[in-house]
Amino acid sequence: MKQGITRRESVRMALAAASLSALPALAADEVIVPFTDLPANFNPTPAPDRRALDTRKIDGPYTPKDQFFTTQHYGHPVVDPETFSLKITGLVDHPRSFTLPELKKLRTLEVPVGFECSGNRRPTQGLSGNGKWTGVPLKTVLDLAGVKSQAREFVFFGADHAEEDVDFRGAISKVDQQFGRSLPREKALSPEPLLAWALNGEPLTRHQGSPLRLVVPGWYAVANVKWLAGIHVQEDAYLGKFQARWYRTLRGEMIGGETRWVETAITRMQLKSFVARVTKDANGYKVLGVALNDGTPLQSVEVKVDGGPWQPAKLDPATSAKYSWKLFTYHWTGAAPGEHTIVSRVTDITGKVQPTLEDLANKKTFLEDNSQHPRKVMLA
Ligand SMILES: Nc1nc2c(c(=O)[nH]1)N[C@H]1C(S)=C(S)[C@@H](COP(=O)(O)O)O[C@H]1N2
Ligand SMILES: [Mo]
Repeated sequence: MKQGITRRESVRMALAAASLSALPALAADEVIVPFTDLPANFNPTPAPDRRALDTRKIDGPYTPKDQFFTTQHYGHPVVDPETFSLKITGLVDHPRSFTLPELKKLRTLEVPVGFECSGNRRPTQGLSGNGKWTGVPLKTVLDLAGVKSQAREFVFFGADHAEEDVDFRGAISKVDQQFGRSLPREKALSPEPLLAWALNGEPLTRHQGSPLRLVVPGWYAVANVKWLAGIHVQEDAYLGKFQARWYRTLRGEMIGGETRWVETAITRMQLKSFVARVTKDANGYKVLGVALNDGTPLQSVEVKVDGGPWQPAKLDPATSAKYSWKLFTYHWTGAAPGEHTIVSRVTDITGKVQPTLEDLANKKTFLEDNSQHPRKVMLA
């Protein structure tokens, strides 16, 4: 394998490695300027079985596995990779199982994909991360099973489950429920969703869904079912709790001159950017931030200080892959001592602009908060 690498390729790889580490890492004389919008004792870890990324510590394109955020509804099940198998049932010609070695023998891809929890928001935006995921395209596996023509809905079940109270008009049924999410046929059979067994070149940890998880590039993280145990193919819509009820957004929309209340599912990531940290070195101040979206190419990221004009930020070429999160930097010159507000906004090539909080006033639920996020710093 190594022998096959030409000199030109190895130079290119060395350059790529240099650019991977050069841009966001702290230089020797660079110090972090604390945010004054966070309490001094702010704890970015929300709960014992959760972990948020401390976005002030982002120091490269890929989030290390021990910093990658983790959140889930039913704790972290332990699945033995030795006895693991992925079951495919329902509307397929050949219902069957795949062991991990069988999956690894199929087509293997390594793809940079960044994602955030749909509940990611202020104050730190820590439920976000960027990984290089290794796996087999979902379509490759579904093609082997032979999807029937009437199949409309592909349901992905995790190994995690819990007893839930299911309420029907006030009558409660207790049921043991698996975590489940579905994709429509067009998405499930598109080339992009991946059945992934590795993050940044290492096997998934238990937190990340070992041994196998779904990764749907460009979608909110809830689609990325961890501890994937089975795929059930059906004709009817899947209406499980985390599909039909917990992951919904309610918005007022102007339709035919009146406000209609529209409930939508959590699918593609909304266009977002945020300032992750501000640092100071001999040349002045530097702002580092993150942009995330559904993979639509970006037009620009801009930064505004106090009431000043929007100024262009520079996108990091090491994060240019379609579904990678995008890191950006802005050199802040002429900063006066005192407290300042700094905010970013991203625009995609279709002309869509990241909204302000006021623009989202008609959104009545807290998921999908992609509003511009002003941060405060005090300069000495
Ligand atoms: N099996 C399973 N997969 C799951 C969940 C879960 O509760 N169970 N939670 C989802 C949600 S809401 C999020 S935000 C992501 C978090 O992925 P991470 O822990 O790798 O960051 O996992 C998703 N996949
Ligand atoms: Mo989530």
